[in-house]
Amino acid sequence: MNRRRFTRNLAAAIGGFSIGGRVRDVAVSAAPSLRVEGDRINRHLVELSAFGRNPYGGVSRVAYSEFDRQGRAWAMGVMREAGLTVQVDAAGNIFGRRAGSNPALKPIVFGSHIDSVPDGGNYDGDVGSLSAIEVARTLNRGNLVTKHPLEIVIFQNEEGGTVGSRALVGEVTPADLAIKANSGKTLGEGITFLGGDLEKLPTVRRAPGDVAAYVELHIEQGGNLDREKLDIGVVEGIVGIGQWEVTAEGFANHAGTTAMSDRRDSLLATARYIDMVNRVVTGTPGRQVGTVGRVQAFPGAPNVIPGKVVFTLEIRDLDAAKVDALSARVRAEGEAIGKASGVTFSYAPLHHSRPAVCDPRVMQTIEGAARGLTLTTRHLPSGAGHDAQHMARLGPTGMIFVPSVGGISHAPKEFTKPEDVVNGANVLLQTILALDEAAWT
Ligand code: HGY
Ligand code: MN
Ligand code: MN
Repeated sequence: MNRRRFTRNLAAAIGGFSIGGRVRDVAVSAAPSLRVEGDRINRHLVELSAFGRNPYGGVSRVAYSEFDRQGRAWAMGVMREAGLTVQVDAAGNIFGRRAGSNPALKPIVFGSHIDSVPDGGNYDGDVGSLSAIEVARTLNRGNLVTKHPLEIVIFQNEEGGTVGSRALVGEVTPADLAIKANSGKTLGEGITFLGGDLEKLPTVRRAPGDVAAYVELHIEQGGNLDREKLDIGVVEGIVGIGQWEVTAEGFANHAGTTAMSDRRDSLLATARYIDMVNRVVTGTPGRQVGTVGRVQAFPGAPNVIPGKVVFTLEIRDLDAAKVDALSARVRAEGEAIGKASGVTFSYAPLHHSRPAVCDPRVMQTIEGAARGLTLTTRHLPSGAGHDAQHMARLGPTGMIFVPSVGGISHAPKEFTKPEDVVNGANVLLQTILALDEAAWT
């Protein structure tokens, strides 16, 4: 579907109307000339990067690590300095609250995450989290009290499967709590480590309508904005993700004495499997992606035929049915590869999230805020997963993207120019102010 039609259909779905693909009657900010102090956000980005800094210029601040805990403690300090009332919820998410003038209204929630992938960069999640805090500070400076209460959130363990936001929609199961995160701790151990409370986990659940709006500022993590020299991306929707841990079982044996024809080499079968994933995913038109991102061979010795391999399979698309269909094809072809190689493949689910569409009213509010700042925009989908995709089930949700230089992310070379960070934070500020005025929030 082209972009115009996508927007028009969404507008029709919510009963709005559109002219030339644009929803009309968007609320405007009560303080359109208010601006964040951009230098502070960029300084804070540098300060946060000290927690888990790696030798390549990025960070390894994986969820539930000591660096994660230290970074969170630092961020909570910054939130308190911004006058926010800070609390860690039972799921380990950090919330900084700022009261509104109308207690009958539901909160406008905005923020992101500060955990990273192993050997990640300094911008993924951090830009949205630190800008959200700066927005609160800017409102203080402008002596502005919004009508809605504001909640600035730093979700826990976004990179390990958007765990904190999934808890808010009641989708962290007891089985999930036993899954091992990158830090080596299970999700259950990690939540306790961060100050959450497993017994009270169900109490963090919110119902649809409990959130007036959710907005997340984030780096694009792809190259569209950078390539097209545009300032701001207005996100249309966020991909769904299917993720499994796959175990290939063959037979470990002597690498010198076992003839090639007698082997049940699980690593060789896995190599064929990886190639097959690429073929299946690219074999049909569309923007779907498939990845084998981690492979561990056992026992892992040069002179032993690998008897067992544990690897991950991930498939993403904006259409959940496509993720299901592709994973079914991969499994079927995997079985054939296994049969031919004397190896079995078995699957344990790791992380699954549904795709989400952004709310056209929030999208239009973001677009209006960017235009008010004379910034250029385009609409685009998100190929990365975000906490926003769960929040979209609790209230109207939108995402603001700023350019990633070279489209690089989940790597130490991830970089967003300081001026783009500031642009994004100002769009966030003006979006929050406009949402506060909107008749529908
Ligand atoms: O994996 C993702 O897409 C996200 O950045 N956590
Ligand atoms: Mn992120
Ligand atoms: Mn990420």
